[in-house]
Amino acid sequence: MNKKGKSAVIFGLIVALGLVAFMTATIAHTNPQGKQTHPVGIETESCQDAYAGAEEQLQDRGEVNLRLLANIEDKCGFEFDEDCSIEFGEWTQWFDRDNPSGTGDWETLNSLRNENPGEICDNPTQIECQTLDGADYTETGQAVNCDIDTGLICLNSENNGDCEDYKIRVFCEREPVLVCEEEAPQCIEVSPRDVSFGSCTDISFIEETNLPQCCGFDGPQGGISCGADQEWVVGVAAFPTCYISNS
Ligand SMILES: [Ca+2]
Ligand SMILES: [Ca+2]
Repeated sequence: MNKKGKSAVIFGLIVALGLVAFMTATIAHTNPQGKQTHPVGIETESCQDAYAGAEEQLQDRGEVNLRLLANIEDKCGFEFDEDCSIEFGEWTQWFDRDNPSGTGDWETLNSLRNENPGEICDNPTQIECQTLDGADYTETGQAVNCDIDTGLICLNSENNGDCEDYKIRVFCEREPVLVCEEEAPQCIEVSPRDVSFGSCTDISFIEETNLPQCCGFDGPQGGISCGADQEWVVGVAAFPTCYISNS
């Protein structure tokens, strides 16, 4: 090989090495720890993913970016609320229709659907199979079929004639809904006399004295009018608390 040829080979090698280094750097940049990241912004595909992304952002940065908030409204049809959680389905009850006395334990979805009309959706997305005392089927050491299409089958012939008694449940997805737990109103009781003395303006005083006026979500209760300029505030720990301003 002449000098020119050698140079060409060396040049080719340098270019190849450079490419490899560049690609490695690019991959590392996209996914530094091999961690799965939630897509942020308008690229997010489902309501569920968008909501999970927002919860992650809130935890990491203390706020959620506007594009993601808009995306949640668009995909979910409701707004993000850090005090609520998103539910996109539910587990059925546990089913145990069979005992392993015959050929084995047959907890098939077909039989369960026939015997419990309307209780098991057509396309469940997850299944759990356990023994009656709550051990996962994988912990029993038995040869058990547990899958989302069939349900569970344990054949005695495959398990020394001695299948355990199993139960199963499946997860059925539905349209995502926002579930917010409403705190029960904390009742703070104040007498008319205390109201006229202005105790309603001082929440800590009301809490300490526990006087006979009850403030609920619907307004003051117990026959006391708080007056025209009453105000409702959501107090500490999201308990609705009634007080009168400027009284
Ligand atoms: Ca049984
Ligand atoms: Ca069973």
